[in-house]
Amino acid sequence: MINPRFEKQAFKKEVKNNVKTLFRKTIEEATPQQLFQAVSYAVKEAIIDDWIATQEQYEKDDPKMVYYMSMEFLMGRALGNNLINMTAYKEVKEALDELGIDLNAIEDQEPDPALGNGGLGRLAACFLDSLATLGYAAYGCGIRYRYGMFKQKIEDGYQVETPDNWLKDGNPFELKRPEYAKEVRFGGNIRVEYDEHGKTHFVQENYESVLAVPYDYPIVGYNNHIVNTLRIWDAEPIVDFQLDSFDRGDYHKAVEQQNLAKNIVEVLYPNDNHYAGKELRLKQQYFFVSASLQAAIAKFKKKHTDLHELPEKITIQMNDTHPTVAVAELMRILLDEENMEWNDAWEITTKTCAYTNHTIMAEALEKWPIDLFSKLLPRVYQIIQEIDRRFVIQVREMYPGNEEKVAKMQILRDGQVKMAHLAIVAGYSVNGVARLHTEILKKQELRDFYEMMPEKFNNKTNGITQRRFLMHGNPLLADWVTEKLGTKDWITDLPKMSGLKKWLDDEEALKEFMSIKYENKVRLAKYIKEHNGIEVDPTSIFDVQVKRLHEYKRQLLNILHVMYLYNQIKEHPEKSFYPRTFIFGAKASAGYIRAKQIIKLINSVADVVNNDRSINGKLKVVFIEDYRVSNAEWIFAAADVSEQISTASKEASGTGNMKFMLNGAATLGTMDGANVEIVEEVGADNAFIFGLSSDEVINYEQNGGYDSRQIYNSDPELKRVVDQLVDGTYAQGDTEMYRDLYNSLLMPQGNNQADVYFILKDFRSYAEAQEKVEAAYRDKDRWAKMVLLNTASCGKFSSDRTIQEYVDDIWKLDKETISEEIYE
Ligand code: B1H
Repeated sequence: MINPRFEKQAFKKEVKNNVKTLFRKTIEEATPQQLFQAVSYAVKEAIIDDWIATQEQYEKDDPKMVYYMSMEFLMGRALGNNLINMTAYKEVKEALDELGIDLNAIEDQEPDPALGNGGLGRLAACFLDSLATLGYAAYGCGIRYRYGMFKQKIEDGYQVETPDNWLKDGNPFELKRPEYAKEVRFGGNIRVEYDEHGKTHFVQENYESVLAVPYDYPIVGYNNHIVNTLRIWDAEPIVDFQLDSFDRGDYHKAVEQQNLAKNIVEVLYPNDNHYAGKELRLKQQYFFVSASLQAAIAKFKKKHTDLHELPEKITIQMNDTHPTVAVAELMRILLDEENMEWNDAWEITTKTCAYTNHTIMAEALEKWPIDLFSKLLPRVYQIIQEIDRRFVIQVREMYPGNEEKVAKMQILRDGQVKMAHLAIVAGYSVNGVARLHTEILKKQELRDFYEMMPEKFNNKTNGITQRRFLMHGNPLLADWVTEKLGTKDWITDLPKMSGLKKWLDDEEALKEFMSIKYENKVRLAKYIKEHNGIEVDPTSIFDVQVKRLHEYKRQLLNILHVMYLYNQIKEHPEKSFYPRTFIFGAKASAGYIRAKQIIKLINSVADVVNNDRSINGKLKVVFIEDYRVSNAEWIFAAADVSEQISTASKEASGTGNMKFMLNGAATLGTMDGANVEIVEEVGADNAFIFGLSSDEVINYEQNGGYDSRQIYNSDPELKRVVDQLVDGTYAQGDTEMYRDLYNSLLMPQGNNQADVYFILKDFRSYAEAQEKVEAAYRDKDRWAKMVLLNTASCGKFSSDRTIQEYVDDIWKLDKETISEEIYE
């Protein structure tokens, strides 16, 4: 049944009215941005009813809730997604058509809330979607960064970062909740007091503080009236900037608080898989964790008097170590504010907090210098000291005389606070994000912890939401799937996609499937033409690598291979070569010089190759500017080949790999992260696997690396490509521009190793796999079957499955439904 608010006449009236009251305009006079606002407010009206109903239902049922704590939520645009989940997309599109408004153009007015870097932040967003859709009570807790991920411009082939002022026109979907504001304190010193019963109290003095003010975003479940909340915190100064504070000599204090508040939420750190160690980052972490916990405890206490019951009603999932200070902050609240004893507080905390590890990259490990940490969070630090002291006793009990164990496992060691150790010691669950990743954690990175507390460790292979990445991103395919399956069940039950297998031998169906792919390639080609001015041929193979730029993800391997192909085409013009378009999209962290050189190299190769008329357009290279959630949806829909080529063992899971698969692309990848499970689902014949295994990589690493010179000297075609980095071919004669990249492949780096990501080692195997891709694509029939089989086999990779596993194994949440009476 359609929500009466989306009934055409009513909805049109509402939009007209909104344009009038918000902007004093008519539909005809309003700008596209104003129309976006007016439409969004009309949609919000409908959402709010369900939002209120959901909160009332939760109030009544008092279900256990998960607080998903994350520094990042890479939400993407809300309007289209909300319409889809309210099952009102088509009705609203038609209603707007009648007003002469194009919904797609309106959607395009919405800034992408880019409050995240890459996979980790997008996973959090997919999880919220699945939690609401499955009917679980959940809060996302994070920061309302004033500036999200920077916008990327490409100038002269180089990445240029510009600020993302995503809130400049206001955000129609957010709701400021000043009534839930909380104070968060930093610095100062701790005074010890004794009360009349001789009990010790710890009082923080001379601190600075800010007011954390929450903004709530609705998270709409699919077709179930459930609306959960993403609560992100803004910071405001506590003392108003009043004139009389000047008189009282508090002027400086007022200014300081103003600055502190402004700075804390100013900007998202644009590092993916990299720890920067900045004090401001730690402030951000404590800021949102403290505010979220205070709010959670206050909410709990509205219904319950006994805090021992806390673990039955709430669970806290820490998205990587970034919010791990939650462990100590919860202890602080229980000890200092609720006057509990240590053992009780510890028992509650360790039944409430759980930790997800997302990476084994050493440079991502958070280790805060103790002096920085203890100055900023003096009381929290004392608590961590006590946690550490007690943990060391345990280790010694279990491994008498083994001080090496203590050294390896201690939380406070080498002048650092090791956040992962804290998270594991205090968490009741520790999970990796794909089977291989979890095994590596158990056997290598976290081996000592696994041996001491094996019961905590578990795997939760990542997933993605098909509502955004098929229904919204690829409506043609979504409708086709529904038609072929004869049901929409797949929207909330992705394994149903396997029903498509019955069409694998149906020529007509395969043709339809491939013509949808073609339409999507035309759509992307148009986007590329508009944004890059490059003409690409939609009948060519669209070979795509979109993800953050990082050496371990090996965009360099990909572009070196393009250089190799270009040499081949030039040298053997007579050889047949299936036309290819290599599409890249990637942001590099602003300070990551080598990553930025790789972007420049990709663009330089694009320049040379795209402008060489002698190759008849057989090869095109495109770098899509400002890769983000909104254009990603189109890119996945248009891809033939999904490049998942990380050095085996380095990519914890990957989630882009799943989005490509869902949209009918074939994986070209290493046996890394979730690729392993993708291949398992689709079959090795329907993917292109190459390169070292993770065991081989780890083995080399443990034995001092490998000799890249040997490969360079024994493979003349590869040598030529590598030499082209420094012979000016792609640098207008400049031999120094890519010298560092050249050196990274051949010259000893730290630990006396060159090519630490095994690019030259894997090159031949990659090139061979690429040949197989080409051969497979030439056989239209075989290709169509293969990619349809990919779509049909993606059932496991829904975040609905992932969330259900978290619920069953870790969170133990109660399933909620909204009853009709709630609306009465
Ligand atoms: C992932 C990060 C990450 N893992 C530190 N780790 C950050 C680490 O700002 N920082 O300090 C930011 C991000 N991101 C990704 O998580 C993995 O690389 C992917 O393989 C995985 O799919 C994704 C979700 O689990």
